[in-house]
Amino acid sequence: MYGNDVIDPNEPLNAAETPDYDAAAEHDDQRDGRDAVGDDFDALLAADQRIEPRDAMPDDYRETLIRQIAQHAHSEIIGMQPEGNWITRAPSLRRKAILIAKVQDEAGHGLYLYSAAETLGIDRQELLDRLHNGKQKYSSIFNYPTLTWADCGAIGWLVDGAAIMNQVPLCRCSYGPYARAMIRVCKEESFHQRQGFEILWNLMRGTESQQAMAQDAADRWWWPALAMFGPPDTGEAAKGGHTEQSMAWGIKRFSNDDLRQKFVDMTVPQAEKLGLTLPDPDLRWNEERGHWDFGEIDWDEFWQVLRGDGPCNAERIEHRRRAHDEGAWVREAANAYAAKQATREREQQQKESAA
Ligand code: FAQ
Repeated sequence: MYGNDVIDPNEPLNAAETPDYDAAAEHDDQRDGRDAVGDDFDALLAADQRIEPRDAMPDDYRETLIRQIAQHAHSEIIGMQPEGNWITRAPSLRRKAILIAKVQDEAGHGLYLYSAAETLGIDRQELLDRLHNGKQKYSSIFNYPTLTWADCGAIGWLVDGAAIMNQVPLCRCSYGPYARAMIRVCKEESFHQRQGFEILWNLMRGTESQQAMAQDAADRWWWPALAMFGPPDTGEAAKGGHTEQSMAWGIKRFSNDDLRQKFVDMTVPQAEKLGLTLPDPDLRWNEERGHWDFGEIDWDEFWQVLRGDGPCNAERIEHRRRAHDEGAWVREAANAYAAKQATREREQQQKESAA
């Protein structure tokens, strides 16, 4: 596993390496009680059984899942851009091979997630249209630029680390296809997070300017990574949010603030190991709470990015639309090939049944 040569491999570096993940993955097998429960939505939820595409479900539950899974899928494919920017400039062949594999994994995650969303009765093209015309969001984090090679390290360590913290509980989401996709996605993200940690580890053991580059990347990615978990659970910013309902439906298992705290608690000791200073003067261990206290997130900046006004929003969507248009011939060719194969198979079957 990447990063094993720089830190004790038995020490969990992200949430997919903790017993929480193992418990969630195990939960995947616990779908055998449904005969006793029946297929009533509320009864299935109460018994902590999975809702499957064939089950009746309230319209709002379906819409919430389409919104969240689509936002997640869009984040994976837009999330290919910041690091994709460094593939041609990665500092060695090893780094280039690793980065290509990572970016390709993100594409794969997008595909699992679009497939999971399609089981809710929505067409993939419709989801992409909603991304391209701004009706659906993607994660705020991907609207920040990757200015140096160290940013690839910071994305792996912090952005993948935050994504995994959020996604391990989604392995226990009440909707089966989403939960099952998450089990695999989290395992793959775990490699990504270790490779980011290893990039920073090596830079921090390099020259003074390499250390400064790593510190600058940590300074720029820390706060946006904390904001990734979404608006706070309480106060004005929580109004109109989805957490309460999504938790009642077993889609979300923890609130945004709880996951953010878990992430801070896991990451601060890692920053110390790396030798990086996190850019928060209020960061201190609170003995009474048993958690790290941290400073105020700039929620104005978060909402500004969500409104489309972040450093790279326009560039990301423009690039995405262009890639989609330029890929039209590939989709047409794949459809033509599939149609030809289907015709051949049908003709073969007709021949066999006539014989
Ligand atoms: N960015 O009430 P809540 C990755 C919106 S994958 C943009 O808390 P909810 C892998 C939210 O949609 C990263 N918008 O909403 C990778 C809602 O607006 P709406 C993506 C955000 O849904 C790594 C409003 O604010 N992961 O990184 C954000 O219950 C490296 C109110 O918020 C997922 O999508 C945000 N950060 O909770 C790839 C995980 N936060 O829709 C490449 C699945 C909130 O009403 C490289 N999603 N909003 O217009 C979730 O867990 C949830 O949807 C949350 C938000 C936690 C993101």
